[in-house]
Amino acid sequence: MTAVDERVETLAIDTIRCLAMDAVQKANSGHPGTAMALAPVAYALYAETMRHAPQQPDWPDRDRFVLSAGHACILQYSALHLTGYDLTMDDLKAFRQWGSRTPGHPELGHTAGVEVTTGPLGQGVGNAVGMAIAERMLAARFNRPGHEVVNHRTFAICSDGDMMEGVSGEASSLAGFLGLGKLCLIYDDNHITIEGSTDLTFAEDVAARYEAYGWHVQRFDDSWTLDTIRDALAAADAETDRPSFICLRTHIAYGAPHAQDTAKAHGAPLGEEEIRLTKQGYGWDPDKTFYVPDGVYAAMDQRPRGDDLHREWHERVAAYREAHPALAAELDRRLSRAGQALPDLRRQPHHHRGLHGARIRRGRRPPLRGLRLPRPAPGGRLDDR
Ligand SMILES: Cc1ncc(C[n+]2csc(CCOP(=O)(O)OP(=O)(O)O)c2C)c(N)n1
Ligand SMILES: [Mg+2]
Repeated sequence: MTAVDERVETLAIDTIRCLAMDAVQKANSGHPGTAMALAPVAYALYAETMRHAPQQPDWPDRDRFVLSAGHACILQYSALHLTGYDLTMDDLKAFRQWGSRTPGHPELGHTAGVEVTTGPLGQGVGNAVGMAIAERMLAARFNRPGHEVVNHRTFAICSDGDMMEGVSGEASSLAGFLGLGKLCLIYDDNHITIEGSTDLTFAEDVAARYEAYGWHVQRFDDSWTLDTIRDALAAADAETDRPSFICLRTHIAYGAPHAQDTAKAHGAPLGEEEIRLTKQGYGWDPDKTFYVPDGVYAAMDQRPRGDDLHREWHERVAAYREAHPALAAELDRRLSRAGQALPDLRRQPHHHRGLHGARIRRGRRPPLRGLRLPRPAPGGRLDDR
């Protein structure tokens, strides 16, 4: 990786923040504050840490990213755009518009680089755990000494609302029990939810809970920098026996003079005047909107690196195919079925009579028993296109 100058890194992070403010303002709806606060995390993940390939978004062995706090999707869209995915500036300008590729929450199959549809809080954590389990299962089933064809990590960002939902706790408990060392969850500990301060309803020590689940936990107060995040992600990578939980104290709407640390920055545009003041605070020209300063695209473009990673993986698979042809054929078979929608259960032939048959005749959905389902290859979308 070529070293990026610190000035350009700061510009890149502020670009993500300004795109979030501008897109939400133009749409006149959306969630700017969380994206602004997490811009350094998105930069560290998308431009440095994750092994992904913008030009092959469905490459099976890519690292996975799940934005469990799906309301902050402008963060992901900006990162996808800046790192070279098929998502243009016009797509960002069409944020939350009917039929656009930038809907109000991430949607699988709608936007290149989005791995899973998120929005119901907590569920994305469950998806991330599922993806990490899938990776573990595929690696155990298919990797052979000297032939590592499955080896990727799963990253997820979650918010207070995610941590309040039971499903995230249940999934995280399982992840800790299984010791999913390639899973990394970053918690946006901003003390703010849709209604106001978390003090109103949620005062538990979330990081301690993750310690109790058996995770590797790192906590940071609000003095963290980009280097802190880099080090934390490196420590998470080095910890191979336990999933990692990075608890980051953040400030929603970071840098906005009147909106920072307020619940109103959660789900409403900041307003033209506040955006101007915030841009001035970043040292930006307040008259520029949807602006990407010189050097930022070049610093964040992951296409060359992604192409290399993708090619190396294909070389590894070619060697594997030679050494283990039967296993390779089975891996192909599984990957070719992945990502396909399950059939419409109501259209499946049923093999039941009597009580169940009576229910079917009344037009109710038949029971699952007896259905012929395709054998799933777990792990999100693994199809190689
Ligand atoms: C299961 C579920 N319940 C309720 C909501 C509605 N909702 C959207 S965001 C949010 C809470 C926002 O707080 P937080 O998760 O801390 O996000 P932040 O404001 O810090 O970005 C809620 C309750 C939801 N998306 N999913
Ligand atoms: Mg919050």
